[in-house]
Amino acid sequence: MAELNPGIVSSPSASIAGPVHYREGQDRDVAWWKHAVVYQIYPRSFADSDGDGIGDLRGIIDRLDHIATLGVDVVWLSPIYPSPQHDNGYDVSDYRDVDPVYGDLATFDQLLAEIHDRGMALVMDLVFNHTSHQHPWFMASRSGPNDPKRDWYWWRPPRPGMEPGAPGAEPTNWRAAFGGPAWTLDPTSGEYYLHLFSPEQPDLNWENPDVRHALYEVMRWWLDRGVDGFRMDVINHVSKDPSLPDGQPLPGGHLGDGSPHFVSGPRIHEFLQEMRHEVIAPRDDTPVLIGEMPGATVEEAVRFTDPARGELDMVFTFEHLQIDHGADKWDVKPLDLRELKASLGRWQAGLADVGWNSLYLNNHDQPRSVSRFGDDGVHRVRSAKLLATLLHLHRGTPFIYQGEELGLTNTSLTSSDDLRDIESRNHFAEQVAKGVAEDDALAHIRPMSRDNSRTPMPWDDGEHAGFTHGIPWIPLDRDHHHMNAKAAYGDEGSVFHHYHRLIELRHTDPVVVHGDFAMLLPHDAQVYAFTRRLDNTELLVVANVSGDDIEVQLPDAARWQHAELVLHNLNGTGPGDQHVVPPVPPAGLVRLQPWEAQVWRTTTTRAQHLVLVAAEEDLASWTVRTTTRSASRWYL
Ligand code: TEU
Repeated sequence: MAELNPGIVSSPSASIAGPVHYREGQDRDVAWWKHAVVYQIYPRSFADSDGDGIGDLRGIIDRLDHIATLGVDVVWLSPIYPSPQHDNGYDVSDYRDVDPVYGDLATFDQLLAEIHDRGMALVMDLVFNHTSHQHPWFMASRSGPNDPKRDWYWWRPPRPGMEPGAPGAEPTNWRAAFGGPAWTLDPTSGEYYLHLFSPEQPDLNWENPDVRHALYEVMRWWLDRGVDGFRMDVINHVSKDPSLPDGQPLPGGHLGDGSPHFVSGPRIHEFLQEMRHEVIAPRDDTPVLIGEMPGATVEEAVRFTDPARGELDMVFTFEHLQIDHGADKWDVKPLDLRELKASLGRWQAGLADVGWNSLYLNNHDQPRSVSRFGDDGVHRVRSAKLLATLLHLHRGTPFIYQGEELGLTNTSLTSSDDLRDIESRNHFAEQVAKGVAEDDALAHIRPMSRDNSRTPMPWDDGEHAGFTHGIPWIPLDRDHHHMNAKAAYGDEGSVFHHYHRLIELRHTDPVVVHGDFAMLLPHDAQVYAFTRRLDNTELLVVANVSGDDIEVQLPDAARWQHAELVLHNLNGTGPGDQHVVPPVPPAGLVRLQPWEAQVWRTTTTRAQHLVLVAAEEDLASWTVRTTTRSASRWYL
C-alpha cells in the first residue's frame, strides 16, 4: 500500500486519483458548489495530535489526505471557536478565535492553506442564532437593564401578575430544544432571557440592527482570512415574532411548542437578503451559504435558495430524517421506505427548477444511517454502500459526515456514564425523574442519541483506534479492529472505495450534477429506484432496501436493453467488472440480492427519443414525474 504521507497516514491505493479542483468544474457558469461533495468534520472526534483525548486542528491537518483521497471538494468544519463546550462548540464565546483545545489561529491558517493546496474549499460553521452565556456580549447584556447590550438578547419580565421564578411565570410557555422552559430567570434583574436550546445558549436579538451588523463583521473577518463559505446553524430560527405568543401545549406538562413563532419568522427573508447584500455582494469571490433549517418546508426552501432573491445557496431539510419519529425524536418508528421516497422525491421536485438541494443522511446530530436505515449486522458494508448510492445520485450537493465513508455504526451505549451529549443527558435525567428505570431510560435514548455519531474516528486497529494516544473524551465503542480507515484503504470492496467511486462519477458524468430526477415505483416498500436524465444520457438507480431477495419488473424494459453497468455495491469492482451482474434482460426483470444496488447508464439517440415521447403517457402510470424541466429537454 502506498504511503502518501509517511508516518502520518497510510493512504488508500495509489490508483485513486486526487480531488477535482472545485474551481475547475466543467461548467464555469454554474455555481461551483453544485459540482461539489462536502465532507463534515466534527473536530472533537476526528483526530487528536496532542494526547488530551480531544481532536484538534493539527490532528485534522495530519489526516487531510484521507479526505482529499476520497475526492471530496469541500471540508465543513463544525465549530472550533472558543467555547465552554456545553454543546461541543455550538455555544460560542468568541467568534474570532480558536478554542485552545483545538489550537490557535496560526494553526487554523495552516489548515486552511493545506486544504486549499489540495484543491479543496473550507466551510466554517456559524452559530448565529445564539451565543454562549460566557460570550462578552451576553455577560454585558445580563449585567443590568441599562447596559447598552441589554437589547442584544431577548429579556422579558415574568408573566403579568406572577413572581419571578414562580412555576409557569416564564414570559412564554415555549419548551427549549434540550428540555425545560426556553426562558431562564436572571436573579440580578428579575427578568428572563430566551434560549431556544440550553440556558448556556442565549438567543441573540436579530431585531436589533447592531447585532446583525456585528455578525456580518464576523463573516467578513473569516472570508478575508480565506474561508470559502459558511454552514449556518439553525438560521431559520433567528427571526422571532416579537409579540412572543404562547405555543400549542405539549402533552404531559405546562410547556408548549413555540416553533410557529420562530421557524421562518416574520423577518427571516429580509435578514438573509440584508446579509447577502452586506457581506457577499461586494465580494469578487463566491462563498457558499448553506442554511441549517429544522422545520423548513420545501416551499420555503425554494424561497431561501432562489438565486434571484439573494438569500442562501442551499438548505438542509429535516423532513426525511423525521419520518421515523413518533410523538418525538425518541419515539422511533420503523422506516417506511415509501415515506422516505415521498419526502426526498418532493424536495427533488420542489427544487427542480429554482434553488438547490443539499443531500445528507448523517451528521453530528443524527444516529448513523447504516444502523438507522440499513443493516448494521451481516449486511453492514452492502447497506452502507446502498444508502450512499441512493443519496449521492439524487440531484443536489451531497454531504458526507466523518466515518460515514467507513460505514460506521451506532455506539452500543451500555451505561449512562457514557452519555456525553447535553440533549441525551438531559433526556435521561428527565426520564429517571419521571420514575423510568435507568436501563429503560438508556434503551429509550440509544437509537437516536447524538452521541452515536460523535465517537472517535477509527484510523487503525491500534490502541484507541489511532484517534489519540491519551484517553478519548467519549468512549470508542465499536469493533475498530476491522472497521477502520487503514483497513478500508486496502480493501477494494470497502465502503470507502465505494464513496470514492460515487464522487468520481459525479465529477466525470454531468448527468449526476445536472440531470433531471424521476422517482420510479413510489409505492414499493422495498425498492428505491429512480432515473436521472440529461440530454441523451440517462442513469437508472435501482436498489433493494431490504434483507429479502427480490425481483423488480422494469416497466420500460426496452430502454435499458443496451445499458451499461456503472456502479454496483456487491463487490469491490468498478465499471470494468461488469460480468458480475447480468445486464438488464430485455424482459426488464432485475433480480436483486439483499441490500443490492445497481446503477445503469444508457444513451439514447434522437430517434429513440421520439419513440419515448410517444410512450410518455404510459410512463406516467408507473413513474412519478418529479420535474417539469425534463419535459422541455424531452422534446428537443
Ligand atoms: O442543531 C439544530 C437542531 O435543531 C437539531 O439538529 C438538533 O440537534 C436536534 O433537533 C436535537 O434533537 C444545531 C446543531 O447542529 C446542533 O449540534 C446544536 O446543538 C444546535 O443547533 C444548537 O446550536
